[in-house]
Amino acid sequence: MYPPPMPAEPLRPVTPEEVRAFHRDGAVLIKAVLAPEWVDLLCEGLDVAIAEPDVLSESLGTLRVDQFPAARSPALRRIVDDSPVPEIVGCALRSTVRFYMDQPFYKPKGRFLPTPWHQDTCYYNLAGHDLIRAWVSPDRVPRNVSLEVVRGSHLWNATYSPLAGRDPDTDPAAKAMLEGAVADRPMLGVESYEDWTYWSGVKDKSLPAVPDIEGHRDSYDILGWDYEPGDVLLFHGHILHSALGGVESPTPRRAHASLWAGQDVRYLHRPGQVIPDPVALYAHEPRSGQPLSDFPDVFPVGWALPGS
Ligand SMILES: O=C(O)CCC(=O)C(=O)O
Ligand SMILES: [Fe+2]
Repeated sequence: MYPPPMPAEPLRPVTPEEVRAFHRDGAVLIKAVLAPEWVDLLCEGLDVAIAEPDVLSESLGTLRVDQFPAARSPALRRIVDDSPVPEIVGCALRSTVRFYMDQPFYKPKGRFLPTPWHQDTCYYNLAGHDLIRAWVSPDRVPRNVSLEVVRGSHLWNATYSPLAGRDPDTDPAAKAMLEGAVADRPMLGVESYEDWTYWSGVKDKSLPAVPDIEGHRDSYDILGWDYEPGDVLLFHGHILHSALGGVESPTPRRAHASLWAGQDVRYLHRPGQVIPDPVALYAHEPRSGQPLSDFPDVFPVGWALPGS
């Protein structure tokens, strides 16, 4: 029988203490909630996504990031649509959640370079506080190579400049794009991701630079975890995060991160637009300020808060 039946429920409920930790710290590791069948499916989906880079695939040091893999992989689509992940994120956020987008993060075996400290906020055309990321891996990912966060930085009310993107100071076309987009131009006339090279992100230097956290680790309250397959690492959409490197790893590190939006999240066209919108959104010609619920076909409800 295909698809085989899979356990739709988490192996255990998210606890009130875990919910509190998420809201207080901005991140929490939910231990042992995904059944082995989901870990196997994640492995299958990630291996296909990793074997076939998409047109947006980018390598930052040893870290390869692609965009929207669930749009191409039925296995990853099932993780997003049918696995316990949406329920886990919705319970932690205490909100109905809509699926926004997903990404694979891949470091090949060998010497892992660090993932630099960054905040995801500036990369998405989104505004709002109810944003949560679920990071899952079919691999054991020990503390020294898994994600780290600055505890509480999801509440700093700051949006930092992207690390990626073209530099408007040295690239006149990028500068023109940035200036043209400042007037809240909702779209860039792009029909498909094939046009990515034409309009790929521009660094918005009006935003503050990410602080030098690595250079002053003792000054920050840094949280990290030993991750095991079956765990779900949740972190807030605005938190500062990174991963340590410098480790010789005999195995690759394969991860899938999905981004989920709760009630207060709205579309916000950012001048630099580092990551494109989901392609189906273009047909709607979204305007800044529209709630994501205006686009239910693009951002489906993944889990509804009971009674909402
Ligand atoms: O897996 C990593 O090293 C980075 C992941 C990340 O930045 C994210 O999920 O937003
Ligand atoms: Fe990130």
